[in-house]
Amino acid sequence: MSRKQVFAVAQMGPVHLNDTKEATVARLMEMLQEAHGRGARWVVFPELALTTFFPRYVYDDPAEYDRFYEEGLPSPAMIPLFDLARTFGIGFYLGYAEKLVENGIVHRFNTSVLVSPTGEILGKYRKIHLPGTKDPIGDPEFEHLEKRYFEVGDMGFPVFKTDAGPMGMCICNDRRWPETFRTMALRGAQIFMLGYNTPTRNIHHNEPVHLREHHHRLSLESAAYQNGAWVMAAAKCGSEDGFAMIGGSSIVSPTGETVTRAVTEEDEVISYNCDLDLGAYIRRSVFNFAKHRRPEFYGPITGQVGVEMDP
Ligand code: CDV
Repeated sequence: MSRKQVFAVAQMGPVHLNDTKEATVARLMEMLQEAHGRGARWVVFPELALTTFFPRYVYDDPAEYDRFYEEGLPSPAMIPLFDLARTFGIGFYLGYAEKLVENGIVHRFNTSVLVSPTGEILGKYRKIHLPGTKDPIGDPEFEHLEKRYFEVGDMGFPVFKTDAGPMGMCICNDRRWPETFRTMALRGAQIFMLGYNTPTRNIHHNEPVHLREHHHRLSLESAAYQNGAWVMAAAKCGSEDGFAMIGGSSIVSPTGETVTRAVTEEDEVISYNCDLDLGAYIRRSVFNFAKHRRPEFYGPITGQVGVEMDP
C-alpha cells in the first residue's frame, strides 16, 4: 500500500521594492488557504519570500538594507503566517533574509526555515552556494550582490525528520550543485524543499533565455532521480520593478519526472498527491548508496575547489 500526502508549492509573482511585508505575507496566507483547500499537508514558499530580490541593488549603509531582514523566529512579520499554518495543520518551508547579533557582531544569511504541521520549528538552513559578487560590477541590469549581503551558510545541509519522511532544504543556486542533494541524501533525505529567485537573463554572460528554464528543470529532475527523492521547488518570479525572473515552480517525483508545474509568472499554487514510498525502489537498486558508491575515488569532491590536473 502506498503512503501518500499532498504537497503544495506556492509560487509568488513579483514583490516590488515598495511593497509592504504585511501585504506580501497576506499573499502567502491566501496561498496557504488555497493549499489547505486542496488538502495539502506541506507547502513550499520561495527564497527571500517577504521582500523583493534586494541583492540586485547596491546599498552601502546597513541602515538602507536592514529593512529587508528578519530578526527572531517567527519574526513579527511572519507571525500571522505561522499562526494560520498551525491552525490548518500545514507544515512549510519559507525563505527569508536573516539577521542576528552574536557577541556584538551582526550576521546576515540567506535562510530558510522548516516548520512542522503542528507548528514546531524543525530547523533552519543557511544558503551555502551564494552566487554573484560582493562588489558591484557596475551594470545595474546585471548586479547580483548576494556575497555582499550574506555570509556563506554555516549549518551544512541538515536533514529533519518529519511525518512525511526525512526532509532537506536548499536555496536557489544550491540546486545547480549535485553535491547539495547528494549530501542531503546521504543523511537520509527523501524530500528536498527549495525556493528560488532566478533572473531570466544570465548574470554574467549572454546565455540564451530559454536555457535559464532548461537548466532549472535539468537540475531538479536529475537531483530527484539520482537520489530517489521528491523535489518541491517554489519560484518568486515575473518582473520585479522591471527585473524579470523565471517561473517554472515544480514538483518532481523520485523517477525524475516533473509531475506538476506552474504555468504563470504570478501567485500560483500547484499541488500533487505524492507517493512518499515511490523513491524506495531507486534507493534499493541503481542508487543503493551502501552497495555501489565508491568514496575512495571521490576525494577531489571534498578535497579541492577548482580543477587540478596531474602535471
Ligand atoms: N538567487 C539565486 O541564487 N539565483 C541564481 C542566479 C543568480 C544564477 C540561480 O542559481 O538561480
